[in-house]
Amino acid sequence: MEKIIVITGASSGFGKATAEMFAAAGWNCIITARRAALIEELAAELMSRFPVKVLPLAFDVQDKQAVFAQLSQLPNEWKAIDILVNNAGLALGREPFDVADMDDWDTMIDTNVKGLLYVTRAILPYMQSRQRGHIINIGSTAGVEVYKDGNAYCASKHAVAAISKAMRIDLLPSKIKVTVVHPGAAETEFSKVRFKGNEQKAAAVYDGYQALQAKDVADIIYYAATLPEHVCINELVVTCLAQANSFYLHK
Ligand code: NDP
Ligand code: 8X3
Repeated sequence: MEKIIVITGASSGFGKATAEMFAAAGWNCIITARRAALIEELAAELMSRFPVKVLPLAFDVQDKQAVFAQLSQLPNEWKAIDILVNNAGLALGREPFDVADMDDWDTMIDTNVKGLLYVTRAILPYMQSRQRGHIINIGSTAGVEVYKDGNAYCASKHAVAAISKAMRIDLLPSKIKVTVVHPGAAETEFSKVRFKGNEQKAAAVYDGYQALQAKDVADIIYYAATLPEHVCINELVVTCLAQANSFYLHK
């Protein structure tokens, strides 16, 4: 039977690698991000390489109306959604609490927390009508421990951890699995975004050790998604060999 996965934040990093992995395994994919050209290119590429359908949908997860406009009236062939990967997210800045940019705080909370809530509510009715589904939220080691100058980003990822627990409880009667994956440092566009295009500062984050790569996280998402029906990984923390947690990174 054909399977369908929805992946937010698929224009780059974990989301893109996850789309590549699931498409290669024969899954039809709904891929979303703001950069329309990138997800349209990825959709065309995946459909040319694999016998799957890929639907690119460009919207900002912060925009509640856009989320529901794009996701709540999906064509019939896309409604039997098996998996939602809530991956779209970002960090902006790494400054002490008293000087951090408050607009950055708003963007992180609106994207990482409210965006995840909106997308999930838009997708849930498809899963509830079938009494099955799996929601995989991308948290972070920043959602497990709070580190210096991480303030609002850490708070947003702690919220993802809490929301995942809440969803798991409330969605038990709907037979929907909820998994939260907490990766440590991974080499994607993440640090370029966090340091607002400062390539040197971004590259320095990954100097001197072998960080996680996007495919490593995609492999874990695929593993969690393909376990037997009665088995659910609730929470999973993954770091590279050089990292113990948010505080200890051996370079
Ligand atoms: P990338 O920057 O490579 O990818 C982030 C993705 O999120 C992009 O596709 C981006 O697409 C999308 N996105 C960001 N903001 C929005 C928005 N407002 N609306 C829609 N899509 C959005 O980073 P990663 O792949 O590393 O990050 C993916 C997730 O993993 C994030 O939630 C991040 O917090 C988390 N994470 C990352 C870690 C790391 O070290 N890399 C470690 C732990 C967690 P576009 O810009 O086109 O909208
Ligand atoms: C991304 C990893 O350590 O920058 O969530 O918070 S970290």
